[in-house]
Amino acid sequence: MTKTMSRILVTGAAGQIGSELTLALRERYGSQAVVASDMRALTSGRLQESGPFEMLDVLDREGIEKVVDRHKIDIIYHMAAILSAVGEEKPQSAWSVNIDGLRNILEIARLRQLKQVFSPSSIAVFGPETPRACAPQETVLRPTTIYGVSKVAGELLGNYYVQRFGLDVRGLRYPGIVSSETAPGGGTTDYAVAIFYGAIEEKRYTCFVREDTTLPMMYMPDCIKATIDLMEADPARLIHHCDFNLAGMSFSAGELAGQIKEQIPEFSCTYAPDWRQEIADSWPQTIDDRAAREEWGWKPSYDLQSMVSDMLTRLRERRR
Ligand code: AKB
Repeated sequence: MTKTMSRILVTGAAGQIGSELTLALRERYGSQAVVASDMRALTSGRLQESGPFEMLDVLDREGIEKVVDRHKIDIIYHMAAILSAVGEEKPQSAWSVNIDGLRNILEIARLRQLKQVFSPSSIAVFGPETPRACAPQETVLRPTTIYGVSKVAGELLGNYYVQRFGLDVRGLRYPGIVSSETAPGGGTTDYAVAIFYGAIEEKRYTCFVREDTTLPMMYMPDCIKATIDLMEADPARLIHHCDFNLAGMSFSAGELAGQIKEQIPEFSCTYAPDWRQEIADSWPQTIDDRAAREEWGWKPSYDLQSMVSDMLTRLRERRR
């Protein structure tokens, strides 16, 4: 891929990952080369001021076509999605946004022979029958959420476009993402972000999963790095395409609370598991990401301690 020549569209640019990814892509490829799009107006000043924005619904195929043609887009990072918890409240919308939306993007990319599409997947592709420790790259994929079902279908669809049409589609199975800029919206792993706001603002937090709930997680700088590294990876080295396992760290809700307490001794966390506990229990605790390491050199930089310390510093700075 020629770094300077590509014109990039990011869907879901107002979301948790989309917002930081757009800024990172603008930094790397130039602000005018990256078009942010979302069905909501942007709330972040930096995102608004740093480059072009288009209001776009991923279910509006004609609308996407117009934006792709007007901006001469050749790479799409398709970040718009409905996550696991909201998906259970609105299963029909989850299916249409996650699958019909992806199909629109893939078809537009195929017919216009775009260079690349990034289509994120998730640890939600796994289910209760997947080994909970070190979930393998190739394993049973029988998720019990509509989000997980749509992500399995999305991986398969992406891989189909690679094999059948030669379209360069790539994707990662994101773990829960912890970040300080934009709050996550409607995921099961959202407690791992909300706990920081509780700790800083009220010195307490009521967590909606059990203390011993352990899930794979990742800090946003690692998530952005993994996404861009995969998209820039030499295609000749890739055996997998849309379904890379990706690990950063794994910790229990109690371990996260304990790490925050080291820096905010007055902080107390209580646990009131709700219906999202069942979703969390259906996902593995740790992930085997050897394929990502071998095929494109993946290596995370943050562990629990360094992530907590960076999060608290950033959130405190923002409050000043
Ligand atoms: C969610 O909790 O739904 C997401 C995910 C793991 O994909 N954060």
